[in-house]
Amino acid sequence: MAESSKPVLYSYFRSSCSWRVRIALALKGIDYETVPINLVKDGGQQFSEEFQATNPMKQVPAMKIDGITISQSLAIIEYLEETRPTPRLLPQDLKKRASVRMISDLIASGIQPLQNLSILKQVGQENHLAWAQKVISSGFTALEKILQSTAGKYCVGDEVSMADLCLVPQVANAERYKVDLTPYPTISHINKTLLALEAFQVTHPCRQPDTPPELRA
Ligand SMILES: N[C@@H](CCC(=O)N[C@@H](CS)C(=O)NCC(=O)O)C(=O)O
Repeated sequence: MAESSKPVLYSYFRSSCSWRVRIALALKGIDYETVPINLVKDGGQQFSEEFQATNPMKQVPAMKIDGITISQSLAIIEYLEETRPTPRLLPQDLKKRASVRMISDLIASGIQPLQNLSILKQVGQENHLAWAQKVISSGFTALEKILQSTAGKYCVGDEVSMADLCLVPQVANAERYKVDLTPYPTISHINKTLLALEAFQVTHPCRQPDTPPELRA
């Protein structure tokens, strides 16, 4: 494992949860080192004993920072927010803050875990596309309704927040699993607006240290 005084992010280029954290790091201008954990190579490097010592959940992301190890993307983002508060990713207004957490949780607990790699393996190769489409569409139907009352330019008002860090990677997963996004105009519009921002571009899966050459853009 890498030793450095810089924060270390254990990440996989294609992992939507890792992407959330990469965006937070980019927005806050935090320099860090990436340790790639390939979730498919050699049966999955997340299962190695070495990585399990970092995250017993056998998932990315995990982060070593300030002498501690944190897993769970939202816990990492909240730690970054509390220790490096600028720019803010949780609004000052407590009602808006609750909306940000609601949307983040909707995606991080209500959608992504149901279409995670380990679940898709259980569902089986022949059913995995239909399954992923079903769970993402069901979550997006709820999210589209919620955003109609919380969104401004972004998910909650006009400031980029933790909710946006969850939205863009989840839309990328939806595209990967060929979900029809036509019924979700608010989600699609916010996603497009966010993808124009540098922090979302430099952290994109197609531009990571472990992105294979054929997927680079
Ligand atoms: N709740 C966790 C979920 C982490 C997670 O599901 N990570 C996926 C990649 S996005 C993973 O490592 N999957 C490995 C596997 O399923 O074997 C978080 O937000 O960090």
